[in-house]
Amino acid sequence: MLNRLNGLGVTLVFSMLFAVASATAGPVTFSASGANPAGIQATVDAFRTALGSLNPNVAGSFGAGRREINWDGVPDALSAPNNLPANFFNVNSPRGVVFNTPGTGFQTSANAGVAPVRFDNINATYSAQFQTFSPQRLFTTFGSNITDVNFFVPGSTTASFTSAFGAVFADVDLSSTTSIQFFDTLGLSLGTFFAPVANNGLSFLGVQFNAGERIGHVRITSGNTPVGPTETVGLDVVVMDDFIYSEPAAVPEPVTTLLVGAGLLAITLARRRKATMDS
Ligand SMILES: [Ca+2]
Ligand SMILES: [Ca+2]
Repeated sequence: MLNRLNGLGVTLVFSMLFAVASATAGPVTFSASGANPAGIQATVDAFRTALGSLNPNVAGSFGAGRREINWDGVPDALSAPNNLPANFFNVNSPRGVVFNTPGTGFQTSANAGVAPVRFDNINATYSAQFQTFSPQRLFTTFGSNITDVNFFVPGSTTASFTSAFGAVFADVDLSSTTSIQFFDTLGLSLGTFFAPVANNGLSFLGVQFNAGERIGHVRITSGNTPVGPTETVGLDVVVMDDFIYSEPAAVPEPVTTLLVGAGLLAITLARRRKATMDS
């Protein structure tokens, strides 16, 4: 009986190792650009369908489906010209993401009648350059063109992972510049993917990893400059609209912990067997 238990434990460990080693299939990319929202709608909807049904903005992980952020429900008091708290979408409206940046902060654009729209508060040329996918608010980072998105079990400080992430970009002028880089839960890169260009239009880039890869965080690069300057040739200011991602789930115990656990189990079983033989 005890030998059979030992055998089961070893089989379990090897099965887990094989599962980890074989989870290396290719990512699926959803990419489109257009002069208006209709130009990217079909690709955005295909990405949504691949991820599953939309979950409500509440704490806890549903285990399947997707979350979305369109920025449009952010209150005026936390929109331009005021900054958006980095943890708004894990605390105020729990959707399992917290932002970070080498820059100085984040902002969602203002609604008409409250303050200048589409980041005209930053530069009065911007509303003619940026359009929304979902009206009226857009999103940007300040002081840097890099936005890091970290995943948590919604409403908690428990680190989590997702399997897919996509974003809408406004006014991508330069190719191979605006990108999303994906990292696993150990911080190793899973690849960098570039958004297609659409001067004064909209671009969508979404990537789904469907072989068990765990995305611990993503790094979004928007254009080649922080917001602020008026665009000139070679200077590409890009802002963001909708984020769409698979439901964040808690990160399981690492394999090393499982191996240590299996080792402790084997020692316990051996001691029990010795005790049985000694008695
Ligand atoms: Ca929006
Ligand atoms: Ca631009």
